[in-house]
Amino acid sequence: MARILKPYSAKAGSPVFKVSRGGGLPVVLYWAEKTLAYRTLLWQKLNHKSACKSCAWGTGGQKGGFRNELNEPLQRCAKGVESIVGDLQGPVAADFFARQSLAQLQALSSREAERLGRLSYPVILRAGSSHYERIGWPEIYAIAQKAFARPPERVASYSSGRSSNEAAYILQLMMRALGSNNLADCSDLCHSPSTYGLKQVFGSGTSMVSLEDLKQSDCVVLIGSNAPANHPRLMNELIKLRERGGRVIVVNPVIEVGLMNFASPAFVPSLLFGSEISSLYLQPDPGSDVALFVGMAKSLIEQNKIDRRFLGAHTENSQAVIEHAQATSWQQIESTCGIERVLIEQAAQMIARSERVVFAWAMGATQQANGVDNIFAIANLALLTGNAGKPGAGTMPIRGHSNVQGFGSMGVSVRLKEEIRLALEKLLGRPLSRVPGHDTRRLIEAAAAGQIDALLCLGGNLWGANPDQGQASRALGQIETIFYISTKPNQGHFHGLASKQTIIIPVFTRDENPHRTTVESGNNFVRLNETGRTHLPGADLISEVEFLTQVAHHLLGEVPVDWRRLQDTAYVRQLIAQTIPGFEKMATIDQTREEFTIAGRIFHEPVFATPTGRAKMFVPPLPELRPPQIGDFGIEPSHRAIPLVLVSVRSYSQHNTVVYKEGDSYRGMPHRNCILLNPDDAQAAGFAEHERVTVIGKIGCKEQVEVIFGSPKRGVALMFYPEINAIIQPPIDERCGIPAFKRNPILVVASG
Ligand SMILES: Nc1nc2c(c(=O)[nH]1)N[C@H]1C(S)=C(S)[C@@H](COP(=O)(O)OP(=O)(O)OC[C@H]3O[C@@H](n4cnc5c(=O)[nH]c(N)nc54)[C@H](O)[C@@H]3O)O[C@H]1N2
Ligand SMILES: Nc1nc2c(c(=O)[nH]1)N[C@H]1C(S)=C(S)[C@@H](COP(=O)(O)OP(=O)(O)OC[C@H]3O[C@@H](n4cnc5c(=O)[nH]c(N)nc54)[C@H](O)[C@@H]3O)O[C@H]1N2
Ligand code: SF4
Ligand SMILES: [Mo]
Repeated sequence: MARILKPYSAKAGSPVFKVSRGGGLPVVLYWAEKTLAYRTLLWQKLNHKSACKSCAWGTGGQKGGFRNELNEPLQRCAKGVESIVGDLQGPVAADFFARQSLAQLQALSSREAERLGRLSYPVILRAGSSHYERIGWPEIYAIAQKAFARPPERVASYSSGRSSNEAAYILQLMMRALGSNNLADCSDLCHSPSTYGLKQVFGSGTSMVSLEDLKQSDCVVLIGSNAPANHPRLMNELIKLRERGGRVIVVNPVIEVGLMNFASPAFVPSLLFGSEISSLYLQPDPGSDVALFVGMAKSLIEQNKIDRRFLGAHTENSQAVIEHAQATSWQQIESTCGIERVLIEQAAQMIARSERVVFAWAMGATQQANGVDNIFAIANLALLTGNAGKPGAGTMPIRGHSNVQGFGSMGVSVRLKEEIRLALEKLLGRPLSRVPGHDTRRLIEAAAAGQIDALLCLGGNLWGANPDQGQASRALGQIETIFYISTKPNQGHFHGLASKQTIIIPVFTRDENPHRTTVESGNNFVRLNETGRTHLPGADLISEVEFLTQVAHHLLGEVPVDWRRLQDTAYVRQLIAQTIPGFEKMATIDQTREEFTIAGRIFHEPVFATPTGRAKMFVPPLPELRPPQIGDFGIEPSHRAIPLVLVSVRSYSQHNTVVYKEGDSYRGMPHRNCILLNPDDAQAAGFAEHERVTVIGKIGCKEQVEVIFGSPKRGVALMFYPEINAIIQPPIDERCGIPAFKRNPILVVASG
C-alpha cells in the first residue's frame, strides 16, 4: 500500500496548527468538569434509554446512552454531554421577562441567550409591547385557532430536526389536513442536495451504508466534513479503518487538525499518542469539488480502472458521464479546483486499489450553489468504480441534527414522496393539496412579500439559521402570528418577531417526555426513546406531541382524524407503520422494544430503488467560479485589503446557532469575532496576526475582527456561523433550495 507522504496539496507553506491533534485531553477534561458539576443528574441522563440529542450519528437508545446500534460501548462523545448540560440548566426566572425589555433581549449574544436557562412557562409578545409576558393555555389555543384559520397557502411551518418522529408526523399530518404543503425544514439549509440528488440517482435519498458496512470498508473519501467536531464518533471508525490498513482521503479546502490527527478517548493508545486520519488531504477551492471528482473519474477512465461490467448491468447514462470526463481537459480541471493533476491521480489510484469504498460528505459538499451537482459527481465516482450496491461500500451523507432524517421520512418536506402522498390521502380520506409548498428560503421570500399570515416553528432558530438576517427580520415581521415551540431561548425569539403576536411554547426535551418517542439516525436506524422526567420543579412545560395535537384539535376538531387520540404516541406509531414505507416494524416496536434499520435503504445488491432498478447517472457541469475582486466591493485600491472566499462553519463548541463556548481552541480562535486566514494571504495584504480588520460581505460588514493564522487554502477565509449570516447573501441551488453558505465573496480590509 502506497503511503502518501505529502498530506497536503497547497503549493506554499506548511499547515499552521495551534494544537497538534483533534480530540484528546481537552475532551476528557470537559467530561470530568461536567461530571463533577452535574454529578448524578448528568449520569442519569447519559444512561437514559434515549438517542443522543446532538448529532445524527445516533448513539444511545434502548441499549443505553453509551452504545451504538452494534452494541459497542464507549460511544458517547463530549458533544452529547454538551447538549445534555445545556438542557440541564435551571429555569428562566419567573419574573425574567417582566424585567427584561425586548431591547435588552435583542442585545444578547447567542451564548448569552442560551445561558438564560430553560424556558419553563409560555410567553407572548403582543404588538406594541416592549416585554414578553406570561400567557395561559386557553388563550394560546384561542390565538392558534384564529391565526391558522386562513387560506392554506398563507399558513406555514418550519422545523428543526431535534423533535421526535411522532411530533414530526403529527406536524405534517396537521399541515396537510389544513391543505398546506408549506413544510419548511432545516434540512432545506443542510442536506437537501443529498436527498434530492441521491433520490434521482438511486431512488432513495438517504445513506446506503450501515455502520456495519463502514466497518467493512477499506477506503473512506471524506468530503466537506469536520467530523472531529460535528460527528466525533465517526472518528472512531476512521481510526479503526486506518488500523486495519485502509485509507482515508480527505477533501476540504481547510486543513482541520482533527482530520490529520485525532486522539479518541475511546482508545487508550489513540488518546495518548493520537491517530493519523488522512492518508491524502486534497484542498479544492470552495465550491469546486465537481471539478476534482470529474478529474478523479477522468483519471480512472484513463487508467482503465472503471468497472464497465457493473456500469453496463446496473446503471443508465454512464456513457455520457464517461464522455464528459474525457472531454474535460486536465487544464480546465486543475484551474477550476486548484489541485494538481498528480494529486488527483493519486486519489484515483487509491480508490481503484481499494475493494470497498465509502463516499461520505457533509456541508462542504452540500452548501454550494451547485450542491446537487456535487452529489451527482460523488455518486458517479461510486458507480464508475462499482462501489454501490455491495456490502462495505456506497454513498453516505453524514446527517446533521439527531432526527433530521426522521423528519424527512415522516413527510416533513416540500417534496413529498408519492407513496406517502397516496397513503396519507387514504388515511385522511381526501386528496392532498397539489399547490407546491415553500421550502425555508422560499418561506422567507413569501413572508417578505406579505404572503404568510401564521407560522409554527417546531424547534430551531429560523431567524439565525438563514442568511441575510436583516431580510429574515423584515420577512418574519410581515407575518401576523408566530409560534416558537422551543426548549431554550435563542436569538430568533428576540429578532424574528411577528407583527401581531409572537408566542414561545416551552417543551420537554427528548429525555423528559411523558410518552415514548422514536428517532432515526443518519445510518437509517430507528431508536426508541423511553419516557423521562424533567429536573425543573413546577415548570409549566408541555410535550411537543400534546401541543401539536391540541392545536390540531382546536383547528380541525375530530376531522378527518381524532387529533387528541394522537397524544397516544403508540397509536401514532401505528399510523406511521401504515403510511410510511420501510417503517413497518413501528407497528410492533412498543411490544418488542426492537430498534431497527429502515427497510429498503441499505443497498447490498446493485438493485436500486429506481423504477428500472438501475442507478441513473447525471453529467455534472464544472462550475464557473470567479474569484472575488477588490473592485466588486467599491473600495479604493489604496487600502490594505484582500478579496477572499469565505467559508462559514461551526466552531468546536456550538450546536448550530447555539453557542456553548466563545472560543475554538483547536483552530486557535479565542472568540467568535475572528477570521482564520492563510498566513501567506495575510502577509500579501500586510496583516499581522491578531490585527483587527473589517470584513465586508455582500450585504454588510463586521468590524474589529481579529486575524488568526491557520490552515485554510490560499484565497480562503473561515468564520463562524450564525454571526456571519448578518453579512452574507449566498446564491441558491434552485433545484433543492440550498444556500451556498460555503462560498461567499468577502473583502478583508485593514481597520480604519
Ligand atoms: N458539535 C456539533 N455537532 C453538530 C453540529 C454542531 O453545530 N455542533 N451541527 C449538526 C448539523 S445540523 C450539521 S448539518 C452537521 C454539520 O457538520 P459539518 O458539515 O462537518 O459542519 P461545518 O462546520 O459546516 O463544516 C463543513 C466542513 O466543510 C469544509 N468545506 C467548506 N467548503 C468546502 C468545499 O467547497 N468543499 C469541501 N470539500 N469542503 C468544504 C469546511 O472547511 C468544514 O471543514 O453537524 C451536526 N453536528
Ligand atoms: N452561514 C451558515 N448558516 C447555516 C449553516 C452554515 O453552515 N452556515 N448551516 C445550516 C444548517 S446545516 C442547519 S441544520 C441550520 C440549523 O438551523 P436550526 O435547526 O433552525 O437551528 P438550531 O440552532 O439547531 O436550533 C436551536 C434551537 O432549537 C431549540 N431546541 C433544541 N432542542 C429542542 C427540542 O428537543 N425540541 C424543540 N421544540 N426545540 C428544541 C432550542 O430552542 C434551540 O435554541 O442552520 C443553517 N444555517
Ligand atoms: S457522535 Fe453524535 S450521536 Fe454520537 S455521542 Fe457524539 S454527538 Fe451524540
Ligand atoms: Mo444541518
